[in-house]
Amino acid sequence: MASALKNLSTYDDSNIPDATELSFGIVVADWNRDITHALYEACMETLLKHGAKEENISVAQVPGAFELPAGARILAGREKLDAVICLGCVIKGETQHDEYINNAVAQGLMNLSISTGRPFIFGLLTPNTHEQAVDRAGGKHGNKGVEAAVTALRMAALRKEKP
Ligand code: DLZ
Repeated sequence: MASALKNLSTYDDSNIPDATELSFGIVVADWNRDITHALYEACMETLLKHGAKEENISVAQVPGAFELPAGARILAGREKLDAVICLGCVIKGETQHDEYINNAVAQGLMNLSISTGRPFIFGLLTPNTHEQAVDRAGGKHGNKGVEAAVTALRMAALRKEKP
């Protein structure tokens, strides 16, 4: 029997649902902004490439990654959005701050996704070094902003699918 599943991947933005009728929020943390703003550019470009209209994309900046869930909640409370993408970068330092922040963001976004029934996308880089972050923000490992956008496009489209 032929598989009913399509060959889809977040690493590859072919075969992605059209976003003409979808609305998105993007929340960007300004800590490590050389990285997060590069994630944002790639994320926005991917949404537009797949048909999202600029007027249907709301953007908010928050100070640091810890503020991403609250920023996302504020944006989602102001407007009806089909998905909210959160972009940030927490670089490991000498203390455990990164673990507290990363876990809080993951938990916060998961709680929002489950409680609202809308996707809140975890576009947070959690590298050990600045170099690892650069590699993932347009460097040798691509740009995770694209993956975050593809995930949002797929999850937003899933909400609209007829059973
Ligand atoms: C305080 C802090 C530190 C040390 N490192 C980062 C980081 O690497 N990336 C990031 O996005 N934010 C960092 N922050 C700031 C926190 O996310 C938050 O903005 C502050 O603790 C205030 O709540």
